[in-house]
Amino acid sequence: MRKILIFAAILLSIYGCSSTKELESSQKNNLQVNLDGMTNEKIQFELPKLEYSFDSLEPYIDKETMQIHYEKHHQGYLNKFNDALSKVDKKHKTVKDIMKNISIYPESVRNNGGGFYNHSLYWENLSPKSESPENLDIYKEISKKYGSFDNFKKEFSSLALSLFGSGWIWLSIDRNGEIFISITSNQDNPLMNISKQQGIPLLAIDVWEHAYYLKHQNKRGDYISSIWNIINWDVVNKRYLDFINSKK
Ligand code: MN3
Repeated sequence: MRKILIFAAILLSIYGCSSTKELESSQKNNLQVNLDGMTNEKIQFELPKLEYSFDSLEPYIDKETMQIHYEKHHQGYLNKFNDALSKVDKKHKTVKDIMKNISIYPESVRNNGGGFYNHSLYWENLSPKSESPENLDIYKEISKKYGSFDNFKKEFSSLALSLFGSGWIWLSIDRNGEIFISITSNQDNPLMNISKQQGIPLLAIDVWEHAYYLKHQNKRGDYISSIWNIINWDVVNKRYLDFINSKK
């Protein structure tokens, strides 16, 4: 009986000792994790709130398309973007800075981060209450650059039709303050430092088939010509003025 007690005491002391060591080492590890956290911050982005209901862009974009596009596509890009970011040694804290330096990131960040950022711009520059842009600075700038506002729409539409496969069409402003229309493939955008024409996006239009197929089927031209009824020109103008004011 005494032998058993001694054996138990020895066991207890070994166990106690090793468990103290484990505790110390786990505290140390936690400390290291926390310290690493200072430079390798966990960044998680969130889905921006829609400022209008899914059915409010009808008849130009139908409710079902909106719901699937926002809840499935946009959410999907966001989830994969956050997942991709958790696997890289992050260097930038804002989505804009990530886009501007996209060449140092893996393709998963480029595709899903682009998808997250582009759709955020797209929802914001659409509106059920689209008003005439005629009194806005961006209207004057567009009319000056393209001869007339109608000409701008024509050029925008024909470039959208020329895009092969999936992508986006943009109105942007470059570093010299020159506005331009461009197309990007997949989920690339003009902010990315790998884009042929780089600038700050003013107007983003999704021309992936999932943006219009349920309503317009394969007729991308119909979708683009109807989109002018739901553009939030105040938002486009604000993006333009933010750039102009940042240069003053
Ligand atoms: Mn889309």
